[in-house]
Amino acid sequence: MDIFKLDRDAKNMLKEAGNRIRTSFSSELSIESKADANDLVTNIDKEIEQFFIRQINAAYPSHLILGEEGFGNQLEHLEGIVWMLDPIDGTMNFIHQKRNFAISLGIYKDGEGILGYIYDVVLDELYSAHKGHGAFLNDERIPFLEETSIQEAIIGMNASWVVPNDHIENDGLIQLVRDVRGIRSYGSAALELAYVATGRIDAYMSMRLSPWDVAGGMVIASEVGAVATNLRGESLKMLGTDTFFVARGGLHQQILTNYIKLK
Ligand code: 2AM
Ligand code: CA
Repeated sequence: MDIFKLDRDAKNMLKEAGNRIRTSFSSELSIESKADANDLVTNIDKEIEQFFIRQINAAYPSHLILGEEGFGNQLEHLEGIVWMLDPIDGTMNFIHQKRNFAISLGIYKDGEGILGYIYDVVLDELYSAHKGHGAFLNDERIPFLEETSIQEAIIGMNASWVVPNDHIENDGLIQLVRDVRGIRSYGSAALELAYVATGRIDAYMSMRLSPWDVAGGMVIASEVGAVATNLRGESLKMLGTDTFFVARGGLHQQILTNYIKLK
């Protein structure tokens, strides 16, 4: 398999999908909710996933597709080449803000990430990585991340985890909020991973993410030395939902040890 061609083809698909999303801004959205009232999907999420599936099936008929909207394959294993796609990560932002969302795509071989992409469609910023070849923001190489201290760190985290909740002991997170320099919440796991990779924030956590939210970003983050696991410090299940935690080296272990206690 020519991975450089695969990379070029994936980037072309992302750019074309981005054009389609930008064009959609002038037409009216059809919005539905999924698992709960705030879990949203639009006709554009579905159309973009279907666009990728048509392109992938035509160019790479033996590859499998794990897509958030369910038009791809129902996977029970990760053998072979699997494209993990979230056509719009940050759908609530897409609907309410028309910004702060991204296309998230990871290409995995036998369960290991080989290519990763996060495309900020509105800013035309493509974060990409080829395992072992570094990470890029458009054509600029993203520098390796230096270590930082808790006191100087900015953490990406949703406020809902700091109030009492079913997933995590919130007193640890209250202390974390007190100890760090700042907290940010962007509402797109893929973009928050891109921001960790580029050093705009120093860590990001979530209590519940799916493989397509993080598959691309994990390849990018790992190329610049960030560490991504679940909140128990274990490698992530890439089939099914899991907790998620990514941070610069050093900070990752400090936060897990001193602030995180899952229920
Ligand atoms: P989405 O926009 O593709 O649904 C919001 O904080 C982040 O968490 C987004 O990346 C969002 O992805 C993701 N997310 C929201 N609800 C989720 C759920 N029920 N399961 C998994 N991921 C979710
Ligand atoms: Ca989505």
